[in-house]
Amino acid sequence: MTLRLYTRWQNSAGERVRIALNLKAIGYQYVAVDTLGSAAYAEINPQGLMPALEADGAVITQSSAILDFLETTFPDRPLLPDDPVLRAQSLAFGAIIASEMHALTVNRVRKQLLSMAPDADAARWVRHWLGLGFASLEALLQRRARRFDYCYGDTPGWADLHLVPQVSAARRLGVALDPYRLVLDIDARCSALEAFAQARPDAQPDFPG
Ligand SMILES: N[C@@H](CCC(=O)N[C@@H](CS)C(=O)NCC(=O)O)C(=O)O
Repeated sequence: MTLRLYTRWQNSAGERVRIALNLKAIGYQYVAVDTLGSAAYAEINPQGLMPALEADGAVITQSSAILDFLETTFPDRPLLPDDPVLRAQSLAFGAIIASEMHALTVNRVRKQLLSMAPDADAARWVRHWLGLGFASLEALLQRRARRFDYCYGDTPGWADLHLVPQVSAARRLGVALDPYRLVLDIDARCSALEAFAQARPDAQPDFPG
């Protein structure tokens, strides 16, 4: 299968997909969206958001749908545990990040907030939503039936590949992460792995540095 991932170096939803592709050892072509121009990219993804995955010509948008497609199409090296409870807990952990933390703090939301309320404290907005989110993630990790090396298993998977890009984004946005010890431990363990290191913004071909 020919896979083409439309992304850019700094694209935390795209980084989730890059990590998944690396964990599953699936080869893909990296397409830097900035080289296409917005009109050309809108032909691929009418939402204009990154990432999008083209699989043998079919386009899939939204990182959660892309991850589900990869998990179904390439079942080797699974991202989700077999155990139905751990599987559901992994999905819930990812949903907190994708649907609540990232969705409320992403650049276009901050810009819209400031365009509608120029005096708004966007940094406080970000701290509020990310703080609530990380506190929930830390509590969920504390309540696990067993202390795994990673979020929900002894190998990294669905929950971890959501966590690591969100931790980097929080650091970039100046959110204090010291209270979230389990989050930080798992982030450090994942970040030492090649699959995560190769997905980082500064390892991408269009990284400007
Ligand atoms: N829910 C989407 C979020 C995608 C998203 O917001 N991507 C951001 C970067 S992380 C983006 O494309 N921003 C470009 C823009 O807003 O123009 C997903 O999970 O794929």
